[in-house]
Amino acid sequence: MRLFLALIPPPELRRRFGELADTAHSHCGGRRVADDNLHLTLAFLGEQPKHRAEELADWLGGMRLAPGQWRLDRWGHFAEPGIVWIGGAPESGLTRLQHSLREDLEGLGIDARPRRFTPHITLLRRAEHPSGASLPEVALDWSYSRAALILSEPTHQGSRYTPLAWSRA
Ligand code: 2AM
Repeated sequence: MRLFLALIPPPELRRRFGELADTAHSHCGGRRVADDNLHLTLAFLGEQPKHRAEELADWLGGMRLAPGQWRLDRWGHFAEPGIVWIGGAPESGLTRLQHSLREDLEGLGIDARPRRFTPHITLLRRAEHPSGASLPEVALDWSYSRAALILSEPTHQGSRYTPLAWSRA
């Protein structure tokens, strides 16, 4: 089972991310991430056996995160896979959260990625012109308090994400 940990935006913020994805797509081309799939990856766990997924669901379900707020105010890209994203300054709470999740996962025997965290929301993949486009200014605030363990499955229409567990409210 292909698993990752993520923050899922509330519906109104997800709608705004979707609008930004449309704008970015008109400038940069590539494949736009579907609204339902917009997320912030905290840790990519890769392929894990079913019993591991159950263990991880119990672990996350018993956890309460320190809530935080993150200001999204910049566009970025990863040139090699043609990813276009929005993000912000690495907010200290978010960085601490990612770090402590990775440490816990290491204790569970999982070497989660990325090691160097650049918090971002991927809007486009395989963009034809990932850089150089003049994209509109962004200023959005994300109040987060829960993380999700997500199952990623390939379909003909792209990846399907299914939350398996949430941290406590
Ligand atoms: P990203 O889009 O936020 O960059 C689910 O597959 C998510 O895990 C993807 O959206 C991607 O995050 C991240 N991911 C996928 N493959 C990865 C890999 N090999 N290393 C690190 N992160 C990966």
